Amino acid sequence: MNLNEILYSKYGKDGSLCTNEEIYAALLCEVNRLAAEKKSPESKKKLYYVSAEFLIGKLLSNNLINLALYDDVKNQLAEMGKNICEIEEIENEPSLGNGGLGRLAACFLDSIATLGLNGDGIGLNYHFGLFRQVFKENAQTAIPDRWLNDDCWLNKTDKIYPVMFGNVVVAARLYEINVTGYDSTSNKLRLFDVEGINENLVTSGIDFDKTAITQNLTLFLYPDDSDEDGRLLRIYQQYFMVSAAAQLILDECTAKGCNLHDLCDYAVIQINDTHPTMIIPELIRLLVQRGIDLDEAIEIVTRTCAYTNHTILAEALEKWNISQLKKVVPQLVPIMEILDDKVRRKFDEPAVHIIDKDDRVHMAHIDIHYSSSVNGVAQLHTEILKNEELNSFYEIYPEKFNNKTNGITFRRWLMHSNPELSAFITELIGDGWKKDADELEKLLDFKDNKEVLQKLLSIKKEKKIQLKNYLMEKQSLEIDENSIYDIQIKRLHEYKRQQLNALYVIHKYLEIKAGKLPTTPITVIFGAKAAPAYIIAQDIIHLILCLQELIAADDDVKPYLNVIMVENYNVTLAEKLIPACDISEQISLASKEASGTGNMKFMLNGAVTLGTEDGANVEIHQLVGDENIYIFGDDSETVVERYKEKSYVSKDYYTKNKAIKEAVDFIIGDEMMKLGDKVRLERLFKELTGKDWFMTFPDFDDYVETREKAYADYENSLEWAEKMLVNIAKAGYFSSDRTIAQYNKDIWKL
Ligand code: 26V
Repeated sequence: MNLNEILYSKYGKDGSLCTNEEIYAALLCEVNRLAAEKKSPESKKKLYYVSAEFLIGKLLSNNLINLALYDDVKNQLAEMGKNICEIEEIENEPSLGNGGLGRLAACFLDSIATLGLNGDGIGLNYHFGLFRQVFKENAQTAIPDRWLNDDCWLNKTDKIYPVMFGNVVVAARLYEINVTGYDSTSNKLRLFDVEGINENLVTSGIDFDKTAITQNLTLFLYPDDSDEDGRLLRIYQQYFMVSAAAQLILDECTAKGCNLHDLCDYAVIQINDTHPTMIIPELIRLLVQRGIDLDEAIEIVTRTCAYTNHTILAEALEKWNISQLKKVVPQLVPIMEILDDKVRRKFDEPAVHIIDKDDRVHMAHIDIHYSSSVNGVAQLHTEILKNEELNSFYEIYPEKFNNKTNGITFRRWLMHSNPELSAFITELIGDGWKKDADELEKLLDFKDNKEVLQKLLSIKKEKKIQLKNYLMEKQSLEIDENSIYDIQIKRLHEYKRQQLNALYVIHKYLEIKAGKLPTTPITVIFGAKAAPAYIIAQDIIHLILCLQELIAADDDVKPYLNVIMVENYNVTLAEKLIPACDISEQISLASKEASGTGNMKFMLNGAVTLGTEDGANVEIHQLVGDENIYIFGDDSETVVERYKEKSYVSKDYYTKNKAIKEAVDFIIGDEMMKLGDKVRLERLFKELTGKDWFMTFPDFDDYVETREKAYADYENSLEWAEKMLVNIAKAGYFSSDRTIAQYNKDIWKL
């Protein structure tokens, strides 16, 4: 690529005279063209990965890397006196996801294309995304995150499908984003949008008219569903997505010669959690409409669909009332009733029925009965599904259940986010690891090599300084590069237990006040968005922000402990935070985190995990061994048992454990009350002492002790570097290339 030539022909001036915006726009145009020219994989059978979320992150650098143009463009820019990072800054991050589920889908698209598999993503084009988080008076506020502009990667197509809501028709227009594989073929992310979308419906903050469904369906991801209009809107959105998807899939298959009886030879549909579940009854409806007998249509769809479960949290397992479904998708209700009826004829056990006694439709139950594969996302998670949560289903369909431990793309999470470490790894073991991540194990040969270990430490330091500068520039946050960076970044949820981390911070604050000083200063970094209607999650953010303010103003404590919460945590921030991290906080209540994928990204970048035996932490532990991870807390069996017995009383721990009592009392103590909101702090105090549903207190002592052990070990830098090296070397297993190869071998068979 000759960038100067491109810029000259576009703007009539030399690159050095162009603005960053002009350069970005020209690069986008050129890279988009090159990506579109890439060959698409061809095969009779094609994968459709249907998901409400695709948290793809910025695409410029990712595409440049995958097209093998990154270094060239970077050098050409440097010759013009430009830094590629400044050009990257121009791009808006697409706001098309919420958390791990959406980011996983994005990593999968990268690996599917990289492995040369024929597979597209299908989802929705949310104009305002999830929401943009802004902190005001130590609390989260939400505003629209408008990411779309003229210079974005979305390509408009002329395909439009009608989506019927009873008698109301809404037109679904297809947009596409090219997905380039690393040194490979390219696929597409296909996003449907409402033709008559009206952005002006949004009034203040993220409020909008939830009933204007011909104009609002693709405004926001997960609009607030605390009222009935909001809940109905979720169903409208889901059906909009899957009806358009089903029509697209059938069109493409018939164009390839499929006679619909043989649909499963042409398509496999991976249903990403329950949001796309209605694609099952919708496909059945469309097949019947096209002349196929109902029973056969059900068979065909069952053979074509596969379902991934991403959570065991009851509140996240979607159930819609028949009455709601009748309002939104009346044409699907008779089909759902038939699907339920077929189940009831075979199985008496109410636990496996689709429609329960309160007339609620359990979406996951549709998926399990009428898909050919049901997978969990980490070993422990799949075992819990089989033996606990979905045990009744497992007894019926043992052959359907399988595990696919999550993975991450090393292109974005190492090559792009940490070019310094990538280059060093390549210097040591060659660049075979970029295509075969298992080759990272070769790094183990350098375990005792002091020079290598020193270099790892110096790269970490460099990334810490980069993060320090970035946070100062973007968010006016000050951190000390000579401190330990201890980071917890993930959606805010009580089961993930940011509150446990905050209690540790209070504990440490009190210790420092009492004169017990840490050897190396500690920087505790949080990043998290909380669902706007999730009150306790908002309260936890409030607590953290108040602690941040309190400590920053305390000259006794400030030199030793710093707490910051980054604003609007997203993929772009994750790319800066993860490479700089020393200690990766993965402290969910055992059994509750299905997998986690941040844990894998941190490990790959040489952070050491401080975590519970939960999700993929279990597999990280198995791979790196006891020496190279800090595990604490009750295991999942203990936790599951405690829930069954209903034996946990948080008050008992609060009254008996002095350290817990001191930390928890601090939440409503004078210092905090002066800074914070009385209602929020008292509500949080009450929640912890009266309920603590996610059992932070039983793990508290072990957490504190284990965290102290990690900090103490950090003092021996060479030994610490050895742990870093082992973590990097063992991270190969968590490449999403491995995960996708397994999906293809066991489920998709492309
Ligand atoms: C459910 C709901 C229901 C209420 C409306 C908003 C909403 C949004 C998302 C969900 C599904 C949550 C499932 C989820 O995100 N699971 C995460 O999936 C990751 C990828 O497999 C995994 O690493 C995380 O452990 C898991 O929490």
